[in-house]
Amino acid sequence: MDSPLPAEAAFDVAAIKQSLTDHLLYSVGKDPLFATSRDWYLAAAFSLRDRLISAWVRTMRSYYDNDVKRVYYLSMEFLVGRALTNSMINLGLYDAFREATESLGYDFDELQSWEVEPALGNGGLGRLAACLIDSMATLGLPGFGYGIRYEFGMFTQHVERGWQVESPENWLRYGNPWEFQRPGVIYPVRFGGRVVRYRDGEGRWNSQWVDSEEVMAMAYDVPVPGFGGKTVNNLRLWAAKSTREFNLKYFNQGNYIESVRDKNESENLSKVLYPSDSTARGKELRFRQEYFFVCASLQDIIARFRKTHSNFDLLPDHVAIQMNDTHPAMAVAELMRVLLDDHHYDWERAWTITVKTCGYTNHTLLPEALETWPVDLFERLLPRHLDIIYEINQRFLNDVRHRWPGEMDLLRRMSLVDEDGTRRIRMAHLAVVGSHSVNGVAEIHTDLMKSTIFADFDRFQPGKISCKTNGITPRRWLLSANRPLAALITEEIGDGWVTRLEELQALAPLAEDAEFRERFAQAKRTNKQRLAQVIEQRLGVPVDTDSLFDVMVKRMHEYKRQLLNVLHVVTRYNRIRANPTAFAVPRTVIVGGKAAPGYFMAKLILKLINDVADVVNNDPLTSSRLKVVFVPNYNVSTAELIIPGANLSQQISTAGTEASGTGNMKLALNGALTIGTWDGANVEICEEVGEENMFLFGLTAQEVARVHRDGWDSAAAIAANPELAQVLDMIGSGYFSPDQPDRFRPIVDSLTLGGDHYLLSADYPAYIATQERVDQLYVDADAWTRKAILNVARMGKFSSDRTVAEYGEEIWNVGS
Ligand code: 26V
Repeated sequence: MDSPLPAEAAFDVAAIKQSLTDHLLYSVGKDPLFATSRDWYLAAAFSLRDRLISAWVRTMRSYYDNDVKRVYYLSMEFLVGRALTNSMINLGLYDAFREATESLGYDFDELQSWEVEPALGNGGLGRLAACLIDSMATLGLPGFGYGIRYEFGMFTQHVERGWQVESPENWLRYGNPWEFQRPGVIYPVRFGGRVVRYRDGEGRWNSQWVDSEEVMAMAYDVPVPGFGGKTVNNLRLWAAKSTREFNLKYFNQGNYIESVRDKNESENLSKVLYPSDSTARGKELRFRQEYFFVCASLQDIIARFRKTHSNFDLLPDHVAIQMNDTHPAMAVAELMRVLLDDHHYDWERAWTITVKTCGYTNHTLLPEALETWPVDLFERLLPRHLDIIYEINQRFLNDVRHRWPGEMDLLRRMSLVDEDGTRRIRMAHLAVVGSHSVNGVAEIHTDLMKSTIFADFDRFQPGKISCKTNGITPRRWLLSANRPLAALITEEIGDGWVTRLEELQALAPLAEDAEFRERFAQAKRTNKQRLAQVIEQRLGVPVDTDSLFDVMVKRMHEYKRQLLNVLHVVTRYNRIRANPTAFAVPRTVIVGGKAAPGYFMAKLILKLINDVADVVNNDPLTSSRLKVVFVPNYNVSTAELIIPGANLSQQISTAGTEASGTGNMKLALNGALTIGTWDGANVEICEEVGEENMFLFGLTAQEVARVHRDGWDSAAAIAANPELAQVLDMIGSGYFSPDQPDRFRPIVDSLTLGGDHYLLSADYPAYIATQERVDQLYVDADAWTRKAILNVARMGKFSSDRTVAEYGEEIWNVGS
């Protein structure tokens, strides 16, 4: 290629200032005299974008010139967070931009707060996708994200009279300076119709999918800058567009309104993100969304491959497709369809190519979150794919039968089709069979995958399932979110940790240095003050910045056990009231998280937290030593505010239920001590930081399994613990809900009559005892800070750079 590359925009303060005023005028169209700080935010975004583009173009050209193997990360969710500060930091322009905006008379922090964060994800899975693409760019790996450009992302959460109220988040309302619409990159996606079989010229049977309806997928590209600014990768998000501006049939009948309504209906496809990550109960629109983005992404991937190659046997040498959970699992059937029907490969060859190309990451073991789709939905919307899945299944089960003849029950368990009740396709089985690699996201999670949901598959193909422990990007979660601590660390050990997080080890000896401890504690105080200010502003609750900031932020889910946290709060409340003059370590319990709109229990627990807060915070006997705050609308931006200010990180899921957790990593990296169960990545954090520097408690996953097998008498456990019985009695009888005494009956009943599936009553005594140990340590500020420093120093493993390097070497076969 000999076309010239774009001129580099200058990186000095004067040039940036010029660029800001130029963009304000020419891109935003505002007279500086009347410009608002949002206008200046846009000007800053455009100015920064200019400085991203040349590296972006250079990156894409070098990939093309070197014919590199590309990694495609297919994910229904990318929870990337705000881009402005992150891009500045990654490009090394943060100080220059701050100076430029401030010399123009604008407060940079106010200006950046105008950016509406793209909430294109539910929680852990979407945020992991964002950390991984950041790390791919930082490592210089040719990694491309593919997802959906939802017009409405995750809902905004308000709290009204203690209840969650959802409202749509119209994040595109003021435009999105970070995306480039590509009207020319548009592909048809088909649904419905039927399959016809025919003989080709050589007498071979072929299938064609005909009479389908069409929706178009249009690309929007978002640059993903790596740290250092050399590599800028691409995140391509698909938006649904109707095939025609309006339906000519209706139009010719003079029915103009009908024709436009039709157009609307197909564009609904990418309208909204499904806000539930708890149940996978089939919704047709969700099914369509999954196929829509898989189909468009594969067309794009194949078109790029075919620019330089014609033989599909080479596809696995040039393309790795990673499926983030089963949501993109239709990629297996779609790639088969393309190879078989469009390119006339025979089955065996097509299958070899497909399996070598695809990899699957599992993120949950919870049965209700495992996706299955009714066969009749497939029949109606993707008939050809259903045929292909049946054929995959038949061949697969044949292989199993040859290996283990006569094991009928095994075949039933391993089948891609669940034949109990209405027949359904098991997407996880499709993903496992159609991939060369299957991975879990923490060691314990991977072991459980092998011993439970995929035990038969692990026995059939040992070695296919591996572990790639999750990680988080140190750029967003330390360098950017916690500037006081990041500055202190860099001052002591240099800035190599930003890309080699294991260098934090060098901090360990400083745990014994009194002066360093004081500066470390000062950074924490600064963050706590910032957080306290926001809590006061947003909630009107004054909090004591010397109190222990106890933080639990994550989606509201029964398995995560926010309720266990409440049980502790009420226990503490009772103890203070029973003994008002005894010393109690002051605590501020901070909770944040969204509940799926249809998840009754999660919403009721959220209401309970707020009702308990109302009583505790206003009781003169307790309010100076115990505060409870529920921070509404937990998202990436509030995480960046809350996490640096935490002293204690609550990670208390029932052992065996939390695949990994990544909030646990963010909090520990920011110097919080963890109180947690032997679950997910807590176990590996413990291996790194040492059990003496954490507060782990409760049943192990093995014990949980045994208790579930043998049965758990929760009523007896409650009766045996008078404190717990009292707490439940208060909750159940209206102590916190005098206006409606039976409001929380369902919560208490779930523990007493409902069998206490998540075993709160089993872990309660150990949890309370461990919370007492937390208090004892906090009294000794020096001892606490020592442990906090050791936590930070030993978190190196949990960089997503390490995670991506492992995927690169062991799954994708790409090196950095
Ligand atoms: C499931 C569903 C079900 C259908 C409706 C929409 C929807 C959306 C998302 C999900 C995925 C739930 C799985 C998930 O988010 N897992 C989390 O993944 C994190 C990253 O690996 C991990 O740290 C968390 O422990 C795990 O819960």
